[in-house]
Amino acid sequence: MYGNDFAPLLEQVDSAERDLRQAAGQAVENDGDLQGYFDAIVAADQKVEPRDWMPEAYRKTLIRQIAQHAHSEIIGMQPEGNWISRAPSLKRKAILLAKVQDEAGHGLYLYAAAETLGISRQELVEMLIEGRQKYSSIFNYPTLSWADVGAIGWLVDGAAIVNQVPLCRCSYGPYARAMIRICKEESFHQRQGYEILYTLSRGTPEQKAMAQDAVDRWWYPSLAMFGPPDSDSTHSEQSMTWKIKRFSNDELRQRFVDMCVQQAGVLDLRIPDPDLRWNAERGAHDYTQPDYGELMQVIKGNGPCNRQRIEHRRRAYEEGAWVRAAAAAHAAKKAVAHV
Ligand code: BYC
Repeated sequence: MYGNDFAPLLEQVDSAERDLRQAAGQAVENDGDLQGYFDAIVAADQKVEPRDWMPEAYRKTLIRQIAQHAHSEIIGMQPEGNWISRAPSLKRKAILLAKVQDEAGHGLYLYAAAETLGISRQELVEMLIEGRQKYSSIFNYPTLSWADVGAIGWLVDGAAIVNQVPLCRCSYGPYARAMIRICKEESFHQRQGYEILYTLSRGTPEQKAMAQDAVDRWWYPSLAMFGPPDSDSTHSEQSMTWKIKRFSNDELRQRFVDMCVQQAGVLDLRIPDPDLRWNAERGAHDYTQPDYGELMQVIKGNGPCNRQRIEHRRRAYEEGAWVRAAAAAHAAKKAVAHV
């Protein structure tokens, strides 16, 4: 559609799903050596499941990454939610509403995957609102115009897909399965944003300027989503050995830039990087790196909207306490009725 063809990425998701099903039917030899069995499962591209023994550090890394990912989905509802009541038409409102609801669903799949590692959702949410666990830097930037909803879809969801498609092959079964479903839905999100920008870009000069302004503000924060450069990434090496991560932060960032260049051409919008050019020798685009000093500041809680985002989440959590209590009481009554 309109030149943002995601077919190759979705084919990778389908092929990861096929491999996942096949993995379920294959056995890895188990002679009682727990570490040896774990290593053999990872080496054979099989899946580690919740019932399997796993190194404590592997479990901790997964909880950290899956929780950060779940929190990102939930906090990510805020910048876009800001525009639901101001969407320019009923159709746009309905689409955005569905998209934001999907993010809530993604958060739920991911919290459920994290819970299989022996931590409760309540603990995870408390760690988020107490600032003990992170969420993606990208959601600490404000959404200033309707075109930002387009730029988030095109760039932020686009970056999320590039990062997440390889996670469909993650060595931990519940995370890989959640990612397959999420990636299929995420491709629709990317298309809705792309289509908003495509429409604005072909609208009035003011609309086109609004689209360009949004792309100018979201480009570098989107590049920063992939994390620090490989030389400063503390977890990449170990996570790649465990096949949680399949590609490094810089490899995925490069893949994203190369994908966006062609799409920006179709959108007739400019990527705000005067040094962006094709490098025939590398077979990839050279580009300006995002400001990693800024990324570290945002990660530490000093981005433009960090406080507002956490405060909003804390309020929603506290105000929703009675709903959780009522649901738990209802479930307990039903359980008694079924005894
Ligand atoms: N923001 O060693 P590194 C989405 C932290 S959006 C905040 O490279 P790792 C969505 C990192 O946690 C995106 N923190 O770490 C889209 C680590 O800190 P700790 C959510 C960041 O884990 C639309 C430290 O920096 N996606 O889904 O190997 C709408 C060193 O980094 C960031 C995911 O979470 C950042 N940008 O690699 C709604 C995908 N970058 O824990 C929602 C899953 C780095 O040592 N996650 N840090 O204190 C991943 O793929 C990886 O965790 C990352 C980082 C590539 C993000």
